[in-house]
Amino acid sequence: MTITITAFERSPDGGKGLARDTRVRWALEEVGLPYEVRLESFAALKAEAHLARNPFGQIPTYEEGDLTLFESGAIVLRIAEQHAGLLPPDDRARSRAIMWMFAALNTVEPPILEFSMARLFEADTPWAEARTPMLMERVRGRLRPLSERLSAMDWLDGDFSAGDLMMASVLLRLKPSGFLNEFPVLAAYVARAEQRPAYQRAFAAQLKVNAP
Ligand code: GTB
Repeated sequence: MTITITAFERSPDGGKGLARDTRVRWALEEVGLPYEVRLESFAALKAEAHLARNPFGQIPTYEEGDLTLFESGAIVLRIAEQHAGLLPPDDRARSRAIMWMFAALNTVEPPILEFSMARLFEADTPWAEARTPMLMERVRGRLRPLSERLSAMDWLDGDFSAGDLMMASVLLRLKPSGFLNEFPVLAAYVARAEQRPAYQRAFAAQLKVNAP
């Protein structure tokens, strides 16, 4: 069955792979599934056809036959549950991998998002100087325990899983700021993830669109 995802016609990051279609492409590559991409302009995201796929008018979306999904977490989980390679066979280990996906999206991504949004859109505001240290400390509050967890292992819980895919995707957002270098264990974790052939294929595919 053909799988179609949506991505930006032109990502604002110019091909750094930070838009959330990259994590979906990565999951598809990890399990070896071919996919097609429907490229959307910002205007098209708010038009009826796309709103039928995602009422919030965002990418990525995922279509597989008559199933349409939005939310990168739900999409990666669908791919991981339907195909071998991203979730361990053991029932408890599987639940832990899913727990790490949620931790990435609900606990680690929000302060990172707030920090990167402030960096992008608030740098010239009168409050930027006062607010930035607080935002950085909130990010550190998540990175410290994560770094401790990963200090003695390559991946979060045994073999690479959808939990690592999501956590590394979230941490990658910090790369342009250099923030990750404060945490060498996490910088090494992200580098390990980036070296995976599936990530490299996903990254190259989005780059081809955004920096042809
Ligand atoms: N919770 C949703 C998910 O996980 O799928 C969030 C989806 C989302 O934020 N989509 C963004 C979008 O469609 C693109 S990824 N935005 C358009 C809109 O809302 O109108 C966020 C993103 C965009 C650009 C960069 N960048 O250039 O660095 C990084 C991340």
